[in-house]
Amino acid sequence: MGDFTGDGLLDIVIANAHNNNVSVLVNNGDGTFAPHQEFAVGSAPVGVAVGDFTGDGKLDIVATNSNSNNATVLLQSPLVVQVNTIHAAVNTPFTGPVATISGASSVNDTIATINWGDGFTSPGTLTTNPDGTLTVSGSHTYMQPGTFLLTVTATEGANMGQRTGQAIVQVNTIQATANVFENTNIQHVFSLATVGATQHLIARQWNATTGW
Ligand SMILES: [Ca+2]
Ligand SMILES: [Ca+2]
Repeated sequence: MGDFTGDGLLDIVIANAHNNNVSVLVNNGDGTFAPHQEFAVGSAPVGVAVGDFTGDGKLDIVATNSNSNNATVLLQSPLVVQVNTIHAAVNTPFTGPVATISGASSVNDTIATINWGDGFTSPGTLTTNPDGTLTVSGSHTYMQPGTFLLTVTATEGANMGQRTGQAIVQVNTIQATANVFENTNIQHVFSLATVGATQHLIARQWNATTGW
């Protein structure tokens, strides 16, 4: 037995000598266990032991194989945080994915924190991808341009590991373009006729728009 999922609940591991594999049954916490998952080992495993062989806080398994006279070590996938390259403009809200977490046992037991690198930290929103990885999304508005170190920290269940990923964020000043055009609908706002002269002063209205 051992807590393979880091939720504080003991799970079960069994050696299946006739099937050349071991089964892991994850504790649901209500007296039941999730459907067993099989992992292939050597020939005729007769014993299993658990321990964290990699020092990442996640329990691993070793099985002794009687027919093949050897042992098989099964390592849990390590927790990995891969931070995306994101682009942000100053004073403009950024919302979207910032990182991908792999090796997390469950979205329910995983927490992500986003340090935006400008003194602000916010919790990340986690969604599960079809391949089992988790996407970390967040929202933030940078108040000044510059280069910032974006840090995403993922934490699994209380007994599990914590990993951090970092990426540089370049926050640019918004490039504004100004277009000035003559409002052709109101060309003649007023005209001043000088008595005795042939010239007319014509004032026109000009409008300006700014594109961000
Ligand atoms: Ca567990
Ligand atoms: Ca481990």
